[in-house]
Amino acid sequence: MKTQLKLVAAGLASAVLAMSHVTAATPSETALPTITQELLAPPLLPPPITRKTPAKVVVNLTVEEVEREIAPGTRYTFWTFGGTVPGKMIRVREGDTVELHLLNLPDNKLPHNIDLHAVTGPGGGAAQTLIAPGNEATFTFKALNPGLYVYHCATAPVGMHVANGMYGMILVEPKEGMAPVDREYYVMQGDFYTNGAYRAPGLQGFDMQKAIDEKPTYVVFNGADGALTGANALTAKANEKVRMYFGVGGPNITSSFHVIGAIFDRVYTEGGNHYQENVQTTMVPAGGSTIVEFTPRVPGNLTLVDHSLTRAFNKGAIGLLAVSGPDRPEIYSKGIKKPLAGAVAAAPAAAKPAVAKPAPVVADRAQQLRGKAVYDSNCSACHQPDGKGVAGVFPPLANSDFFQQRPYEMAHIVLNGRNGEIVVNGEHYNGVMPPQDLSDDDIAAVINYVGVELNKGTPAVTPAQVRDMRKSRQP
Ligand code: HEC
Ligand SMILES: [Cu+2]
Repeated sequence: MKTQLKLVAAGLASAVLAMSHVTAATPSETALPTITQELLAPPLLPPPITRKTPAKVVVNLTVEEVEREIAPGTRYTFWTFGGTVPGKMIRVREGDTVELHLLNLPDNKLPHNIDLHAVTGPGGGAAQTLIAPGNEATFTFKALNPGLYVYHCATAPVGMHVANGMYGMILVEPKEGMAPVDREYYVMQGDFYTNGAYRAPGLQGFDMQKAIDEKPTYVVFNGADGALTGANALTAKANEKVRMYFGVGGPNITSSFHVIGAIFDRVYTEGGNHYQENVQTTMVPAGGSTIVEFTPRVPGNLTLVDHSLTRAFNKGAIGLLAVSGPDRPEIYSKGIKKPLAGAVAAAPAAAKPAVAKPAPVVADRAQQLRGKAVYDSNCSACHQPDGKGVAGVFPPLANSDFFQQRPYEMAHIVLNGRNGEIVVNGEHYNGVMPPQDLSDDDIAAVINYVGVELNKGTPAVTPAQVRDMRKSRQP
């Protein structure tokens, strides 16, 4: 701890030293036109650069320590560049001089700094910008190399500052500019380590041991489970050229970045100059980036994932790109399903006697939101985002007569799984639903969400009742 404080003190001293050099600009630099960088919240980013000559770009980046949701109903204290995770994207042109102002707000609790991978020079600006709360550091560098670069806080313990959300990207456009596209998006993956389990409710603290063991509780896009799903989904029209600036803040977990339902026409591997064509999945290291380009041709949801799939389906690394446009059956047909010749649907098993139905329960708005989030990430893959299921494979949860007849018992199914013959809305199913590894709160929330939103019913189960069901199933 003492050494750490000494390091901070030394860093502060060097920051003060560095600041005194700021005014020493060369004559040619003074002649440069000055532009103030526009900073937008991700997934947006500053527009393409149309300038053909260098400029001095002034970037005012504010470090903000903010408490907000990491998952529906779960809060976390993020440390951010510009109030967002990832930090606001910086966009300059090769040969520009960047005058970076880092402001550490007086209400913050810790010293912070910035190391930009686009900088040529030791530490990438870390020493020059190390400041305590209530200070501003200024530091100038020339963007010599084009590319897409990660920036991050480099204050000890560095892994912890990055794990709390302190990363973003700076795009240095090549002198000749970039080919125009129809849509650009800015997405970064990061791993988070909380004391509680995935989606445990309430305010969660940082778990250093989990971080050291590289066992993240969350792996998410843009700083939260659900940051790019539901109402926050990215959008595009069919036949639009989409370019995504994708990076991994880490601190630890690399990404097997994939978009389900799309093929990357071009991947600028590792954020560099050269591109590979026709790629399905691209590997992005922690502290690294990629630029992917693709053109959706048919309507529907494309799903962004880390193809290390339990991160996607059990830790949050899922995003959606909602594509609108006319159907194109010659590219993507609806398909036909029919039973094999000779296969006969077996008779439905008799419904088990109902569990004693308890008194009516109430579900508040927060529980419904939580239920929707649980549904989107745990149920929609099989029962479909709209709850209509897949005929003959996954039964519907929306307007399901089976569900409506005994909503309370459905919590048993989620808790324990189900298999064997089942008839829903007159259709036969004979599949396996695995038990869902969810908390009592999540199970109650998702059942009530399905009951209220997808079946126009009333809330049927409380977390305490789920807890009792769980107890009674254990010997
Ligand atoms: C891996 C795929 C899968 C996932 C994920 C899944 N289910 Fe199921 N679910 C099934 C299958 C298959 C059945 C039918 C089982 C059978 O044939 O007995 C089923 C049946 C059901 C039923 C009873 C039938 C009906 O349509 O009303 C309910 C209720 C249900 N699931 C709820 C959920 C909820 C809530 C979640 C999310 C927490 C979920 N399921 C996640 C596959 C899945
Ligand atoms: Cu920091």
